[in-house]
Amino acid sequence: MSEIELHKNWSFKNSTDSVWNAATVPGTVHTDLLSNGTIDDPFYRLNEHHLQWIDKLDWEYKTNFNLSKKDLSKQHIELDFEGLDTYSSVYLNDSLILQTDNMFRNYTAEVKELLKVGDNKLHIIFQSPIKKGIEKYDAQGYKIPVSDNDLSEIGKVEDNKQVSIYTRKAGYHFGWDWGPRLVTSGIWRPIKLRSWNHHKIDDVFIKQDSLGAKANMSALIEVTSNGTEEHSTIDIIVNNKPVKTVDVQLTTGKYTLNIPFEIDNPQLWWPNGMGEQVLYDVNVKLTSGSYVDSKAHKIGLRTIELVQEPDSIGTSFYFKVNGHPVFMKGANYIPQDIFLPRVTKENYEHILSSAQEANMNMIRVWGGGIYENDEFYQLCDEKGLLVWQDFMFACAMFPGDSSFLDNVKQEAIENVKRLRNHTSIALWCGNNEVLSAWENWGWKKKVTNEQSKAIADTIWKAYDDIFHNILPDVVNTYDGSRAYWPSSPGSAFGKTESNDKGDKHYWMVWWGKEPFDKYNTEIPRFMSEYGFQSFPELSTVEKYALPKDYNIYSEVMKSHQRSSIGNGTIDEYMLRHYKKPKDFESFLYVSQLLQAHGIQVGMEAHRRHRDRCMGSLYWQLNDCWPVASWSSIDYYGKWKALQYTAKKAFQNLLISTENSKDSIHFFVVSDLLKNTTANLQISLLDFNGTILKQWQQPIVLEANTSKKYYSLNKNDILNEVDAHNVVLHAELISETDTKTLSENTFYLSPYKDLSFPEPELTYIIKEHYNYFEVILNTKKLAKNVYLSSDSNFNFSDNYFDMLPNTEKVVTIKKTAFDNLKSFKNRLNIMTLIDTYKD
Ligand code: BMA
Repeated sequence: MSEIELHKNWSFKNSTDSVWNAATVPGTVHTDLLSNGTIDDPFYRLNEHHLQWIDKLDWEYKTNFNLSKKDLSKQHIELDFEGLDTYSSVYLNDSLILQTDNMFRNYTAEVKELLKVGDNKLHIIFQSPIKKGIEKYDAQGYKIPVSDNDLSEIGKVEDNKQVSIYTRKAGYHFGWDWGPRLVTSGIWRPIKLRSWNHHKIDDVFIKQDSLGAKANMSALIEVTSNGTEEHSTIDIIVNNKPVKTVDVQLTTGKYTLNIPFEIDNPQLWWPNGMGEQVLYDVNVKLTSGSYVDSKAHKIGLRTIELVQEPDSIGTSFYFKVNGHPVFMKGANYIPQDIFLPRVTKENYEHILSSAQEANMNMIRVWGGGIYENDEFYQLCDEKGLLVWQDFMFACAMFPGDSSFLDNVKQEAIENVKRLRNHTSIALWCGNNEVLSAWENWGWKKKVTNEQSKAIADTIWKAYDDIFHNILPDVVNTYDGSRAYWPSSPGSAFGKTESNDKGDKHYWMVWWGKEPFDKYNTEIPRFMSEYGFQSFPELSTVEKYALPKDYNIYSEVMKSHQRSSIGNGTIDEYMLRHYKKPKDFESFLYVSQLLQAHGIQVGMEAHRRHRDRCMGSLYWQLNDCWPVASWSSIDYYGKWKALQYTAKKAFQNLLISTENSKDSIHFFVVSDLLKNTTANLQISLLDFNGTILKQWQQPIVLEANTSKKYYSLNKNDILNEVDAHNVVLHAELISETDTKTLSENTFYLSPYKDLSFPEPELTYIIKEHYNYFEVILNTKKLAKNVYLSSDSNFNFSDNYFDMLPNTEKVVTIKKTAFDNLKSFKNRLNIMTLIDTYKD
């Protein structure tokens, strides 16, 4: 088999134009217009609003490619389109070979007959997804509810028609409450020309049938063959060693072979933080005479179950991996750019390494984006990040006509088959918040009242068909090893949002303006979403706004804040916890502290209550453009305060407190699989460093448990002490080598009421071969030490508290042009108290 990628010589134009311009494939119309200088950066200031004409036009792409006689000598030649966005007609040498209507699908066409020696022409016409959407919308005859995330008003669509649901295309392209509205078209994934003789392996599924002293496996191999006289052989090769050879007689046609094999002495794959991520190279080779085709996958051996069993609370909802219940620590992931082909290998590596470093073990691929690239899942396999995989449906009801349903079914089959070999996939979930919207946000009632009961039934029937029939059938047939969960949040029975069973999205903090403290009592069985917004740091804001825009209520800043209640809500919560920051930059920084503080309350509460709740996935890990949002990492990869806080709150050993009326209770959460002994030491110190009181207790930390190990009476703590001037510092100290295993600090008054001293913070910088070291020393308490430089790299720690008379070493990678002097000049260090002063 040979394969060439057709990524060269592309040009594009809109259908009414006659001039062709250079295009990049894979790419999008918007990014091509940008690189040709036709439009300005869509993310800059208000540009997005002036670019809404692009999605109303049809666009054409064409290329020429040369083939030799030898190229054409193969028996079969096919074109493989890995991703076309979205309504396209594909012409090869002026013959129509394909029409597409789903960006999530992979399309192939057998093209040998149409190809010729010499020059060949490929021409793709993309119809406007908005025009197509309006046609379908108008033909529908009734109104299907869609959330306000479809920003048809910004899109300047006629009569504000929300047309997103008619097109199988990433929902967030039409806008979201953290994203721009930029509805792309284009060749977003590679096009390949593939040729072969005799036979071709179309797909290999490496299935783990059972795991014990041996791993019993099957290779399900889909083959297309021309039929051969002689015998063919299939070899299964594991880590370069043949483990099975089978003779087969290939006949003409497409079929599946099932070859069982074994792996001796299996080494298990573990989620991040629990052990190694051992991956076996499994290569399947099909040989007929001198003709060979092969496909390889990297496979981890592990068991995974979603345990839903009746218990004293209701019904459990947790994952068991290799027989152990695992608390899922993680975040929700959205696509990393509104223009998908711009996301590089390095971007994937950075975001997923950041998740791994922050001690996460689960990522939820949310249903308003895309089924991610293979690279994404490979990295998750390697880094021990389990994936909660939504199908791509979010916050809307959907059409239910047979062509839509067939399209969805095909999309599901292709994506389940593409992703099922990835060890990281833990769960298939039907949709994001569609069930909630229908049952709890009033959509069912609204449709019944405003249209009719019959229309409501029709809309529900489409839901039932997709999420209770088509998708679970596909998961069962093509995977069969992971659970299917119809909707997040929800249970299969239409009852949602309960704390006793299923997963929950808790948004009363933020949307309901409830205090962060509510996270301590609203504890579900699995928290798959909760979140709070913050602003990105100044160096990110500088990339989309001018100094004259530096006010969160300016047009430009408001346009980069898409939550209808965003700015007001941040303002309101900020004043509950912090003093009003003196200026714009201080405001950005405090907004991050606020977010980190709030979500820390949630992360710790969920973990302390692991007897009830077995997952904490905050909303959201990353951004798709520079914006104020719930993310913990901004569009440029900068860690916000929340990302550093998550790293601490998700450590395997966590000390956390719970307040009752009279006492503070000290819990230790251990995600370790073995008991450990340690000393718990709690110190009460004032901001100048005087230790006022100290308590100690040797404890045995129970494996995979959260337990209260110590309680202090509030009167005892505060007797003769000023609560505005003290901090409790709790440490777990190893019995063997007196190393600190974990630590945490607790303040006894709201931050805004604390009387911070001038910290008397000093630092020196040391230059190393490829990084700088900043050695900080403080005499008095330094709250939320924030280091900034205009580097693209992140500091090893940031936004941290330094106790009085302590030293802290922070590192940052060097860029190619850095030297000590330039770094010194760019480094800026501030603490919370600097946001108070004029
Ligand atoms: C959630 C998500 C998104 C949204 C977020 C913030 O529930 O599923 O739809 O962006 O809330 O509002």
